[in-house]
Amino acid sequence: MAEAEPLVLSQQTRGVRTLTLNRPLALNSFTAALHGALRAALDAAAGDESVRCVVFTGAGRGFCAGQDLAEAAGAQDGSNLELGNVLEKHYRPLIRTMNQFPTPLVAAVNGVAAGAGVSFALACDVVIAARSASFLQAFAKIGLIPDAGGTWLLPRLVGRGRALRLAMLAEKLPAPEAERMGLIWRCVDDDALAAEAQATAERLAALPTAALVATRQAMDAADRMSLDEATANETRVQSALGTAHDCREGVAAFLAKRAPVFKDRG
Ligand code: T3D
Repeated sequence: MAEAEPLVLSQQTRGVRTLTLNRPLALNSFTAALHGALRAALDAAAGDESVRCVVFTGAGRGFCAGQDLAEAAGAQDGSNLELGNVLEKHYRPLIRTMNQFPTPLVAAVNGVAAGAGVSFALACDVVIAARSASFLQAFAKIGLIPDAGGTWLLPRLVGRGRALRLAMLAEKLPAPEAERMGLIWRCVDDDALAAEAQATAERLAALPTAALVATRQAMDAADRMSLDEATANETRVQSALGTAHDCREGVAAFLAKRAPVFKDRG
């Protein structure tokens, strides 16, 4: 049955576009329709020069429960799920889009994140969670491996041992513990989450967007490089940034003892 409400709510305050997954009754789990709405919302945000940071959050008590298992099972009567197609069609493009997104991304995790919902949050540059939120690598419970970037993101964030423990035991990880182990940036009181995410996003929005995006890309790329290759890449990226508006503006503002006004995007 088609859902009447928009599946992604979009709202902008100053340079911050907030996208809210809006399937609260199913804990904002991903259907093909939700993927489509999110893709459209991301394309719109990427194409709008006034957007300098994007915040993702969920409507209701959950953040995102990963793949909608009813839809996945319904399509294939639950006996032979063709998961590869779903991943290729929806999740890989989503994670690639986020990884290449021209502005910083913030996850405001308002409640439980499970399965690909965790990967979706961790694909953001900064993850802030409500103290009552939790993170569940639900995959092992249904005979799957972490996907939507989970096998790449998890060990990089918390190390192999913790990543394997989280993925294999598939137990809910409370947000305060997620903060302690470095899975997320921080957790805050539930009623402070929206304001904290907005404030963080506004700080990011005022910074040199192109340099922030290049930082994400250089750090991710460095993971596959030797130290010498990484420093060569830094030289290449820095050479390009050094001739761009934002670097000239940053240096001029520093010397003139005034606040810089950045405008380059990634
Ligand atoms: O094609 C592919 O599948 C490939 C991609 C795979 C990527 C994946 O994400 S695989 C992992 C999928 N996600 C899960 O396995 C998580 C399933 N959900 C849960 O384990 C629990 O719901 C939670 C731990 C997240 C939350 O538990 P709780 O007790 O707070 O809530 P609940 O009662 O279980 O859920 C509330 C409602 O949301 C409920 O509906 P109802 O009974 O009130 O009508 C429940 O069925 C629905 N819901 C929650 N998660 C999903 C879901 N419906 C569909 N799909 C879900 N993933």
